[in-house]
Amino acid sequence: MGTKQFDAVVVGAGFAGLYMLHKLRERGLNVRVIEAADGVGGTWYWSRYPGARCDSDSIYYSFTFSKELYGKWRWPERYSAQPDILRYLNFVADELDLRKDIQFETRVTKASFNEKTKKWEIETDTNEKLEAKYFISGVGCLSTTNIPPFEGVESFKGETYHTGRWPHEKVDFTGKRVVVIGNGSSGVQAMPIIAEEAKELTLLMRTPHYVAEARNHPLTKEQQDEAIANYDDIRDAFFSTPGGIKFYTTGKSATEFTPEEQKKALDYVWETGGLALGGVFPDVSVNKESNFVVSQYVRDKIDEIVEDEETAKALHPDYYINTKRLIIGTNYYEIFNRENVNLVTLKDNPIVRITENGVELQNGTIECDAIVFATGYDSMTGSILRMDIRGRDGQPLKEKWEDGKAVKTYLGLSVQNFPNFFMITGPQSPSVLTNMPSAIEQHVDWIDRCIEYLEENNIQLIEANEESEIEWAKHCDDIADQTLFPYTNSWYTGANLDGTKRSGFIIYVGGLNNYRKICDEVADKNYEGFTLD
Ligand code: N01
Repeated sequence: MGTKQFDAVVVGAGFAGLYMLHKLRERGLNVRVIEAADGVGGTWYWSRYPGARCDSDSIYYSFTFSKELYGKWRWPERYSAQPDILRYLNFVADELDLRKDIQFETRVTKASFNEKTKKWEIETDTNEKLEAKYFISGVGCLSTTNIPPFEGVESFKGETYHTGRWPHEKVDFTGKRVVVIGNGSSGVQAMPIIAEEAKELTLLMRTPHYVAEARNHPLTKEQQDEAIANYDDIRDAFFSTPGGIKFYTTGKSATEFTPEEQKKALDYVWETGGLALGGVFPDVSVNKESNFVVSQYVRDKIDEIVEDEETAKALHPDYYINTKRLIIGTNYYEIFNRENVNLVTLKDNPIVRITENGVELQNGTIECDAIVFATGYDSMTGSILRMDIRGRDGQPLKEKWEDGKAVKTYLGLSVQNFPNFFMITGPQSPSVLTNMPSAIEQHVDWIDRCIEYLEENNIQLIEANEESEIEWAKHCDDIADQTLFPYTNSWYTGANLDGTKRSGFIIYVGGLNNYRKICDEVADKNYEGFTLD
């Protein structure tokens, strides 16, 4: 089989890959998207667990690059359920006629930069070889699933599931004893639904987390029309806000309010629901006093909702709210009032192994018929490193990044020694701390503008300078150090898989609006910090 030639190869057909394909094709480039699944959707193709739903308001969790496209779609609910987001991305693929340039059921196994040809050579698990001037990752931040290496997993005789790789058919838990491991966004969404069906549900909880109420509801025809009429305002949020999305906020520190006023503001965001709880006082992530007010409010809510005092206490989170992703749930704390739901804390009773019949803990075994791993992802770097990317002199990215523990990038977009390789929402960019479509559009637009510049000026290669990477890592750390994020061990700071610390802060926490300015300035100065050749 001969090598197929393209101007650009893009990996992934989620929000990122679809928009990148559209932009570059409009520019006249010959593009191929490689996608492992048999359909578009990215994370929304795989994450089909019960209750899977986005926690950004649907009207923002959309592409806004085209007013016409935006006006053609109506979201049925405030927060979209996974099937609706998948339907939306299929609609986008059809509207823009994207499918013809996407190769499904194919995984990139290796991508190497060839010094002589100045091109990327891409290999796939279908034994194909592709060659392209530009190699672009749109693999997402949370797509390589993490099942912790518990001893004996294979010996379990019941069913096992991971929330991020849920079967396409409905899983029926009726009459079953189900163990759920993990209470992040996925576990919290899945458990209320599983609890309704299962005979018994036991959550094995390592760390209690803060969960705000979603308050999802159907969108009326008037609300849908209003969103479309407000397109300019929604688009503006992509550019002007730290998270690429607008929320209610008091605009002032909690310290400027009396306790009664604080409570009134908190009650308002609790009742209206969603991520606004994390920004009701804009300094929640930087000021310990403000943070305490919001954290304590959630602990008090848990005490109000959960009837058993001991269980309520066990559910109290004790880290600074916002320093791990704020979880948005529906009737999550309420499940602990059900007869068929048990909470087991792992802090003093860790998992020893998985056996034929269940999960063995230090203090005894919990027998079950099914285990749901809601244990998250090899986040931020896992999916990029899995592709075996090799830069100049065959240097593996895995080696340069020390297996994800010492990430080095410029702007989270580009890596020294890996010319013409771009990452959409890569590590050290704002990514998961924003509304993802906002971050994706900003990165894709930047990459597209960069490629336009290279093509128009007959430039073969663009490559980040080593000093730019050092300065960018320092900048990411300096900003994070001004916040409460570094106080908490999370997948933002630590390598979530084995608990060892990463060497720096993995996400740019300075806000998408500020980040956008920095990226635009770099481009305005003809790609300052890069070497062009
Ligand atoms: O994964 P997580 P997730 N033993 O990493 C536990 C996005 N998302 O899939 O906290 C026992 O958050 C782990 O415990 P601990 C969103 O960005 C969005 O839920 O590390 N437990 C934790 O409880 C989100 O942040 C949406 O102590 C173990 C859980 O597993 C991100 O995806 C929906 C363990 C993992 O939580 C990831 O969310 C879903 C072990 N060895 C996801 N290892 C929406 O838009 C891990 N855990 C709503």
